[in-house]
Amino acid sequence: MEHFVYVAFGSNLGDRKNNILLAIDEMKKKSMEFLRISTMYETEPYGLKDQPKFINCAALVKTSYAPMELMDTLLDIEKSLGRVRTTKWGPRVIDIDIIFYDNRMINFVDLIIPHPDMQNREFVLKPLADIAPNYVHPKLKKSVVELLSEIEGVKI
Ligand code: PH2
Ligand code: MG
Ligand code: MG
Repeated sequence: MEHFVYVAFGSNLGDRKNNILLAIDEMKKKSMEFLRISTMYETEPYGLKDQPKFINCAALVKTSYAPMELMDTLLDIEKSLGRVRTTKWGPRVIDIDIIFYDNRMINFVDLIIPHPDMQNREFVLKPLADIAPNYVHPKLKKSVVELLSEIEGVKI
């Protein structure tokens, strides 16, 4: 079965853009097909503010992986690119998060989809608005552009 998945990339250590490109290459090797890729944005750190700026982007991927398999595969790719987990929300070589998986809502202990904080994150919504402005959040029932417009300080 084919599934359509929106993923978000982030990097704030090393060659940030290249780290994201390398992650995309690794995902392609694992037979994920990229249908759309957003612009890369430089963003201020969210949450833990005392760390380098990020590069963020989003993509639409076609895959046959089930949600948990997909998450495990993405975590393996993060590790293979040198990610070491230290502090929560701390600096990282690469982060690959599943934002939406088809239209599904998934609540496993270690995997929640849609990403539970995406509606508060301009660095996720802005790239996503490039490639999926009208995608409707299955739980919040609002489109990506609507969610983006609701974040304080963001005007569309
Ligand atoms: N990721 C985080 C925490 N803060 N800030 C920005 N700008 N971009 C990120 O990707 C990011 C963050 C945890 O996943
Ligand atoms: Mg993340
Ligand atoms: Mg992550």
